[in-house]
Amino acid sequence: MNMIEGHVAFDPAPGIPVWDIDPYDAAILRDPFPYYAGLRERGPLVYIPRYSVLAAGQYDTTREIFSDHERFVSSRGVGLNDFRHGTPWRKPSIILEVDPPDHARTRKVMARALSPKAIAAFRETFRETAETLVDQVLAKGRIEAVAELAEAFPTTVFPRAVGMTDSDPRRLVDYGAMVFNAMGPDNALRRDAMARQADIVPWITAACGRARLTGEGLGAIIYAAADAGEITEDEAGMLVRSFLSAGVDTTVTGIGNMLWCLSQNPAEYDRLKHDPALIRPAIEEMLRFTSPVHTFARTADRQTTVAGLPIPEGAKIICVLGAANSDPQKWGDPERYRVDRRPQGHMGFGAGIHGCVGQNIARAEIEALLTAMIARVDRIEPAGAAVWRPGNAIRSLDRLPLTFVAS
Ligand code: OVM
Repeated sequence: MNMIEGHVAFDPAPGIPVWDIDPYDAAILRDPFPYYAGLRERGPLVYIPRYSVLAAGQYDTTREIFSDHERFVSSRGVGLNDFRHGTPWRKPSIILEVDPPDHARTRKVMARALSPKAIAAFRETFRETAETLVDQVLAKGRIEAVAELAEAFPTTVFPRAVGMTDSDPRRLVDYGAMVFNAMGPDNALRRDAMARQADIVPWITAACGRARLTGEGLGAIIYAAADAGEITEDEAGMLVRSFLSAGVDTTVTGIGNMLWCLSQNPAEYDRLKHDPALIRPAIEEMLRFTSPVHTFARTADRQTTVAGLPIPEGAKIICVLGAANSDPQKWGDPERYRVDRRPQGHMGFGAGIHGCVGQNIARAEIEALLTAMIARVDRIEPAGAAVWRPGNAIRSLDRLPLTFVAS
């Protein structure tokens, strides 16, 4: 078997366009929109020889693949490695990297912990933390918003929401970088993120144990499910690991991208100030417009077709959510950030049975921050160039210098 990036290499069927591009090239990851357009233009599926994968970027096709967990499985990994043909870098997630029927049991426990009712308990602390942070930022005037807001907010509120007794913001952020960069090829981004594995993984594993969690919060809800016999004690630890894997880098990215959207579109920020009911739609539009998770893969577990094009068993298909979210066939003027768009059906949280289980808490964090901002901040202005940070699965800012002007 000819292996490439941990999966079996295959030749594209006749009729599938071949595109000799590296979607994980740092320059493309920093400015992905020409690549997104190139994918969509070439057709519903494109074969990329460098990694022997198919790529989907048109909205309908991306949605079809993401919604069909029977043909396009997650249990073989949602990155380029096929777990059937090699040992993954960590034990597979029991919610992300699993198919039905096993998926339903763990998903149910996570959905309970992250339900609107459970999340409502955090509203006050989210609000207080947001107000304190925004006041600090206003006192400084000029800030580097990735470190001082985007990282500062989730790394303050999320470990507390989980009930961690001992937090380490740097390790939490860097663990997220490992998890998401591991979904890409064996490139410098993946290797650099993995370089701290020996330091970070044992810390994360220990942090997931019952003994390291308080009797309140998301972790306690998960361990209560173990006490009730719904899941085992080991599974509870694994689900807490999923919080720490998926709950930090994603929201850090969402907040950074949100501040970027509003600083680049001052008229849109102004509209939020005058109509707080636009906060929720503004968050959805940020998710569509910046696609914080830009690419996740699925594996075809049987020979099939999509849009009439043949897909062999074992094929890895990268689903380019960022391309689907900017598809002009689906969205009018997709290259514009508009808080009044209400982008129903965006793929920012994925789709189907694996659609983001943490989306309520993610929205609640961003909403708390924006609510505190519109009450205190008149304008957010760029104070230097925004710099994007290439990532194999996540599109986030590396630096975002901003000036905050008080109301
Ligand atoms: C997990 C996990 C990790 C990364 C992302 C994710 C977006 C889940 O470990 O369960 O969902």
